[in-house]
Amino acid sequence: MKLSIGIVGLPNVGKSTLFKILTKNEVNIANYPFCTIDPNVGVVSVPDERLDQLAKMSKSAKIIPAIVEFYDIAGLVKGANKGEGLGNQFLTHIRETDAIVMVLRVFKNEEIIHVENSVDPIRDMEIINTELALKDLESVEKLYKKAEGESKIGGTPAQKQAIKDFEAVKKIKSVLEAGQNLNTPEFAEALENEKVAALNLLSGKKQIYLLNGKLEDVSEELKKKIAERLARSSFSEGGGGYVIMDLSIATDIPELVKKAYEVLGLISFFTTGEDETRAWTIKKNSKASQAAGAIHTDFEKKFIRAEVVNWQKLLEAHSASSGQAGWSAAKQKGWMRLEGKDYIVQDGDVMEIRHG
Ligand SMILES: Nc1nc2c(ncn2[C@@H]2O[C@H](COP(=O)(O)OP(=O)(O)OP(=O)(O)O)[C@@H](O)[C@H]2O)c(=O)[nH]1
Ligand SMILES: [Mg+2]
Repeated sequence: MKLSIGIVGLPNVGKSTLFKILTKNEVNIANYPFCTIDPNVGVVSVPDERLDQLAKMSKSAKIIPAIVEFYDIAGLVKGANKGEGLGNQFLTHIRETDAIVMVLRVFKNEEIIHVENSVDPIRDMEIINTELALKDLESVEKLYKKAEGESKIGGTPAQKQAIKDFEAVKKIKSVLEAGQNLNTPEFAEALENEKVAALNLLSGKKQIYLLNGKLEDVSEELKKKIAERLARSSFSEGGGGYVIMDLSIATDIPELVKKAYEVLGLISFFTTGEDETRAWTIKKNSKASQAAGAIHTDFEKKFIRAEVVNWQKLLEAHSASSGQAGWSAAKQKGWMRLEGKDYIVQDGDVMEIRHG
């Protein structure tokens, strides 16, 4: 499972700086708006302390971390949907992503130009969310006409479905026109409609707010606004949905990646051996057979059982035993469990899958 995230925000707020920290690749950064004119895609490995420890235990030849793909695109400005700035054509580059990181500038620095001439993250957040919704409205309007037409073709077996599709499109359109947040439980069903889902609407995606600056630059009001925006959304359990990072000095990305996993409801499990220690990304509440399917599609169908032990328990068993391999030490201690296909995999499980 490959996770992908699009970075959005006004020009000059630090998107490419973030991208550079993430990928440690040289990308085009300069102190002027619109310096990014091509989409930059970076593949980032997910930092995970657990992987290194397991690899050390197993004396693995390779470590294979989970990966996240980040897309850096040009900044959006107010009126982008009407062709202002570089327009919003770059938004199509992040249509396929799983989530959006919205970079908001909270840092104060007179030398760095702000396209709106003042530092006001609440205003900026509104501008970007509005532009995302307006971009979506463009695609929804096209579909609306088509779906309306199809729903009126009477007497065909397909009409029933066509009417349902039209209802879903209509609902989404009215929400976007009202400037409301699409990513809330009440619109989940309409968003899942096949025709609507195919549009990959931007404002239906999960959001993580990256507040670029220092802790003391972040006002309570901003936190409140973000909380309000995310409160009704289906991922509010993720807690907050924002991270504060001073991109001018940041070196560390685990917090952001952790937040992305949280917001997207993802967890990691591991496989470990002499060849490799590897992290696998799956949805929370996945069954053991589905986890096996993440490794190889065949394993899901041919799943027999899984040997499972928590990563910490495995290491503990290993260090308690003198030189014995962790896996057999964990077996001896009775910490390793045999689980069937319906077992719900937990974050940090180390698994060995038996399959036919
Ligand atoms: N002081 C300070 N400057 C920053 C920070 N983050 C970014 N900058 C500076 O702001 C300028 C713009 O940063 P970029 O990362 O290129 O901005 P961008 O959002 O990618 O801009 P566009 O590509 O034009 O949309 C650069 O000169 C950065 O060095 C920060 O946290 N503090
Ligand atoms: Mg940029």
